[in-house]
Amino acid sequence: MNGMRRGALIVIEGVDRSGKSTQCKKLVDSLKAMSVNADLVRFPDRSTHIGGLIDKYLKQKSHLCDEAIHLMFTANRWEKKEEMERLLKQGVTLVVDRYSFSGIVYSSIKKNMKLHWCQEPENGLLRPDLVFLLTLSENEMAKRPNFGDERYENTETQEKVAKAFLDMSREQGDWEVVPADGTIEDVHKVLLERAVKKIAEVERKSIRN
Ligand code: NYM
Ligand code: MG
Repeated sequence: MNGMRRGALIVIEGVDRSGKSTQCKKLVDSLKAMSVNADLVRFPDRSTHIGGLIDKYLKQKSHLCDEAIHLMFTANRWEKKEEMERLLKQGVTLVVDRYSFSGIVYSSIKKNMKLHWCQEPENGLLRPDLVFLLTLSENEMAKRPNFGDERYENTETQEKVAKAFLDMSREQGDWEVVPADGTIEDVHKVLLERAVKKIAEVERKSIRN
């Protein structure tokens, strides 16, 4: 890396409407304002060919079996891997709106979809340096019922998703569970402080697979 500092790979996960996208944008903006080179990445990336198929599936305009759509979401991450690695090596910190953990959680809560089977194709993707899991209390979840019309956007699924994310957070290092009931600014402050620390901590370390 001849003296080059690499960027950090920071992922934000959580149920739908937990404020992930808002927090990702704010984090990138604040980092940039501090002269940290940063960029936003989001999954699914609906702009690619595979992303277009995912978009159709989510909008209920197509049917795919659970295994096939799972592998599409994963492929959508694989097709971005080289570009993400290049940016990290160039010193760009990537703030990622959903990643493998969404992939594993949203699929493995389905009937007959085994957790291990869902995890396997994610192996070998870039490993995040830090994962924020935004959590909502039941009370707050009930206050945010304005789901759209996409698949998975219903209370029953979201409750299962929330529980599966929490189970997953207990088994992983490098995860920060952040209660997201508070104001946008309060949550942002926590994320920014942790992110800045992590960026300094990993800048001389190699990128992980
Ligand atoms: N989703 C997202 C999955 O089912 N698997 C994945 O791998 C990813 C990245 O897509 N309800 C689901 C979760 C969301 C939906 O994401 C669309 P978003 O962030 O709402 O656009
Ligand atoms: Mg959504």
